[in-house]
Amino acid sequence: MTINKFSMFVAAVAAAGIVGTVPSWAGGTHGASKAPVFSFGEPGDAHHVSRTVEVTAGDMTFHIESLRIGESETIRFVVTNTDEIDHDFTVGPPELQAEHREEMMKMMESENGMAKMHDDANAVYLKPGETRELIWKFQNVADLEYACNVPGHYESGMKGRFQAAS
Ligand SMILES: [Cu+2]
Repeated sequence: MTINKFSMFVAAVAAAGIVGTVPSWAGGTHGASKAPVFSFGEPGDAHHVSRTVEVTAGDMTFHIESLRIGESETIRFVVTNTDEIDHDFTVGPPELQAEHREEMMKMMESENGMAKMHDDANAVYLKPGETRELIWKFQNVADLEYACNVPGHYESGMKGRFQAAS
C-alpha cells in the first residue's frame, strides 16, 4: 500500500537526519506521480504555512490551541511532549489512525520496539520533553482526527476531531 511505502521512505529520511525540513516535492509542485496521495491533504510546504498551532501532550491528554481549520489551509503544528512517556501526534481520518495504532502495537511488541518508532508523513513521534513540528495541508477537515497511537493512549482519550472553519 502506498502509505506504507511512503512511511518507509520517511523513516529513511529520518535516519539520514534531515527530518524536520520538508522536501520540496512534498508541496506537490513536482508532478503527482512522486508525491503520496492522501484523501485528507498532503505534507505542507513551509512557505505556505498560514498559521502555527501549538499542541501539548501532557497528562495523557492533548491540549490543542485551535481545532478550527479552513479547507486547504496549511498548518504548522508545534507539538511538545511534557510527559515522562513517549507520545505521537498523528493527523488523519479514523480508519488511518486505526491502521497506525495496529502498526505501532506490532512494533512495540517486537524486539527493540521503542527504538523503531518513527515519524510518518502525517505524524511526529515525541520522546519526553521533545518538541517537533508537523506541517500539513488540510483537505476534508471535518473527517479528520488528531490522535496519539502509542498503545493504549487513544483509548485513554488522546484524540479529538478537527472542525471545518467556514
Ligand atoms: Cu500518547
